[in-house]
This record gives sequence, C-alpha cells and structure tokens, in this order.
Amino acid sequence: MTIALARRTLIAATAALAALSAAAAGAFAQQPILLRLSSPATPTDQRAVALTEVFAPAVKGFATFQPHWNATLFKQGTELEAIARGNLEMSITSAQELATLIPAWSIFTAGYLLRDAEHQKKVFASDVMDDLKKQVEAKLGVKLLSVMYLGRRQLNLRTDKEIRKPEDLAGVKLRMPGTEAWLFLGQALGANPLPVAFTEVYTALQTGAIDGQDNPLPTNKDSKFYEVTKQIVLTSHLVDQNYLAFGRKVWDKLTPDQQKTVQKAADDAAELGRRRQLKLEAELEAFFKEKGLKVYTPDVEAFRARVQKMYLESKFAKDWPKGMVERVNAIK
Ligand code: KDO
Repeated sequence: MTIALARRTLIAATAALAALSAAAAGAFAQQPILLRLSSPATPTDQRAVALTEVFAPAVKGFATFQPHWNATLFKQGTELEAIARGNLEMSITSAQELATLIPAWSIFTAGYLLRDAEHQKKVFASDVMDDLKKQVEAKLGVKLLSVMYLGRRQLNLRTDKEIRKPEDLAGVKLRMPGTEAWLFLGQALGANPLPVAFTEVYTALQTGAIDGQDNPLPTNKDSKFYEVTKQIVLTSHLVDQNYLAFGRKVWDKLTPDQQKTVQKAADDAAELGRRRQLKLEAELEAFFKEKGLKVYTPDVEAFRARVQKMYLESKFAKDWPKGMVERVNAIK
C-alpha cells in the first residue's frame, strides 16, 4: 500500500517535472538570440545607420541586434578575439585586423589594389576569396557575411605644406590604425606612421600629437576631423573595405531559414551603406572647401608607383596566395 502510493506519487512528480521542463524549453526557444556588435564606428557612420535601419528590423523575428558603437564594448582590433571567446557575436572587421591572425589576408591591405566600390564588391563575391574566407571560419570561428564599403582613403592634414608626391610626406607624422599592415601603408605613402586608435584621432589632431590622418571623406565629415585640419589630399590610396563578421557558434545555432534571413539582412545593409557612402563621397569635396580646407589631387601616379612597388617587395607579399594579385586585377 505504502509502496503503491509512493509509486503513484513518483509517477505524478515525474509527469509534473516533464511538463515543467517542456514549458521551460518552450520559453527558452522563444528567447530572441542576442546579437551584440562592437565597433569603433560612430552611430552616425553610414555602415552603422544601415545596420540599424535594415539589419535590426530584418532579424527581429528571432534575434535582437544590440550594437555598441564608439568602441564602448571592445577596443578597436580586439573584437575578433572576443567573438572567438564567445563574448561577442558580431563586429565590423577589416583585412588589416584579419592579417594579424591570418597573414595571407594582408593582400587586401595593399594600397592601390582594389579599384573602386564595384570592384571591391565583385572581388568579395568571387571564388578568388573562397579560400581566405574558409580560413577565417576554420581558424577564427568567424563568418564574413558581407563586404562593407567605407570609401577611398584620403590624406587629411593639419599642416599647410602642399603634398604633391610621396617625398613631400617625409617626416609627416601620419596617424594610422594600430596594426602592422596599416603602419606599413603609411610608410609606403612616404610618411612617418604613428599608431592611434580611431576614437583618439580627433584629440590627437587637435593637440598636434599627429600631423594628419587618412580616412574616406564621409568619415572625415562624420567624425568632424575637418574642424581640426587644414587640407585634404585626394590620394585615394586605399579603397577601404570592412567586413560584417558573425560568430560561427551563433550561426550554427540558427535554423536554415534564419541563416538566410541574416545573410540577406547583411547584404541589404551593406548595399544601402555602400550607396550612401558613394553619394557622400561625390558631394563632400564642396562641403570641406566651404569649411575653408584646401582639397586637391596630387600626383596620384607617383603615389601609386611607390606604394605598389613597396608592397610587392614587402615581407607581406611573401604570404599572398600565388597568382592572387593577377586574379584580383582580372576581375572587371
Ligand atoms: C580607422 O581606424 O581609421 C578606420 O577607418 C579603419 C577602418 O578599417 C575601420 O576599422 C574604421 O576605422 C572603423 O570602423 C571606425 O570607423
């Protein structure tokens, strides 16, 4: 009798427990997936605006997009490690950051390689990039969803002296982001490169800790660098590309439909950002002139010749996949 009662109680308790855990699992399944993104970009940068306007609502059915701009969650350049450790789901990374972990990526840090936004987009979509993308997934646990166009990088100086050719940059303290590949670009241009984090650039220009920096025109406006500089030299030395990076562990937890939605949301946001950056690049010369800055085109061929020669002879080039420069150039 006692045993029968105990058995009945046990069966009832087990059933109650099963019902409880099913309810808990249901509730858990409905919890939106948290997608934290960390980037030094400002919230008004066109990549940020496009992600907020397009990416966030597109994934809303199953995920919450939570961006942290101005490097408030992770310092510039530490985001990929954070994703690998599972402390972050997304970032906007660059070839320069990827090259610190996978040397072959330095090919896309070379000045005067990519021709323009369209070339950049086609190269990213082509099979030329397959192996580099696979290495990022396998070694870093990161999926590169889309290429985000930042713009053509131009020299922006607080000094007066006109810069027509690389020799004119001798001794100029040019801020570059803090990785080896970026610093080499500054050197290849003929300047004296100094590493400074993006979030510190305005103050470094203001105090004269640096003589100048390089960024695309929309960034120079958005971050108000024109307030503390006197000239923009249109070298167009790098068609800057960033990639929307997504943690592999989170990706693998998504259903195939959710993966499709995330991929489309990333592509749509990148496309909107690209179109807006291009429009701004076309308009902004007039804006800076109005603000009193000199804006002019130097001897671009002299810069191109020096930069390309230095890259091809550099230690970086030894890590580039054989024939890849030619394959990239052949993409029309
Ligand atoms: C910068 O630090 O100058 C840079 O423009 C480099 C880019 O590749 C990219 O990292 C960008 O900063 C950040 O996204 C902030 O806009």
